[in-house]
Amino acid sequence: MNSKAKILLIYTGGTIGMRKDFDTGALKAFNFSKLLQRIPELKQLDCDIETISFDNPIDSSNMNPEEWANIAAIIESNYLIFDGFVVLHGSDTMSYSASALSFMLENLAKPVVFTGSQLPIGDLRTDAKENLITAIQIASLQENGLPVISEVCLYFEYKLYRGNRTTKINAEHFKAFTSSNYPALVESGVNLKIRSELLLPKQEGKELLVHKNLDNNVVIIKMFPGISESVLAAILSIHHLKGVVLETYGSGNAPTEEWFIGLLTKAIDKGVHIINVTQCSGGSVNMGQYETSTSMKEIGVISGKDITTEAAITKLMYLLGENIPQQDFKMVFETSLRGEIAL
Ligand code: ASN
Repeated sequence: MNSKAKILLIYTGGTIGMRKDFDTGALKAFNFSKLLQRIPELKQLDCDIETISFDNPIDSSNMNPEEWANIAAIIESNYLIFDGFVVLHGSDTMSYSASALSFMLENLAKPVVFTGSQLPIGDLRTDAKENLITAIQIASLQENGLPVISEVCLYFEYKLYRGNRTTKINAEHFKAFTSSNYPALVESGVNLKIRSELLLPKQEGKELLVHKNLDNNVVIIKMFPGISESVLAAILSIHHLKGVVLETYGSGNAPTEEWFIGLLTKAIDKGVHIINVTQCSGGSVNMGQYETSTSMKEIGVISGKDITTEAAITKLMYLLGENIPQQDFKMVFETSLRGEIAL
């Protein structure tokens, strides 16, 4: 007989655990112990749940690499004790955090499921209960004594996605996230429909490696018609800048003007890594398909292929923190490390 799965619930903050500040009318995070009192349903789940909370829960707009390292450290120190982890997190930056954690936790063999809600758990119409309960159920799934899911995921509004494939797309709808370039891993209806063929392969016999050293000397530049030479030059000359996620048009296209390619070339020659991602919500960069991307390919711009901006910026911070040799950086970035880009 299988023993009950042990799940660690990690509360970082977010709307799920907020309530109105009566002085200002704004939503603020509140003490986690009260959160659990509001969900007696958790006792009915067929798993053992323990909880741990950030000392000062945050709105996820205050998330940063230091807080990611805190989440990673909690998972690391509890890794052998628990079968799965559910991270309660604000939805605003949840896709960045799920992406970051996917890179920080190498050889992950257990589920780490991010979830949260659009309405506080105490609200009559809250989406928090379904999200939380199903996220815990999914994290508890076991087969032959092993977790069914062994990657960093995001559960919201009846769907479990690979975390580093997601983007927040709506500030109001309960369906707040999408994963345009990779299908949902699990759909929750009357039953949980698990798409096993989409899951990352199991990491058996490998030790969990936790990487907490992220380098934030990076920037995201979104192209727009009319971007000026002086603006781009100023950004690319930032002291200590090591990496740029360049959000280009369509399949990775940008102006062919000499000053533009000239500035990128100068930055690359200085050792700055430039990643080409599309500002479209779906599809892939394909440098060389149009004349408007050929020069970027020639000067050594890195292809982000079908990666999201959230995964690109966190992968960049992670790889910079790992001190990958300059000559290998492009090849490593263009390789799928945690299922974040097409093979
Ligand atoms: N501002 C909130 C946060 O990201 C939004 C939410 O959780 N729905 O913390």
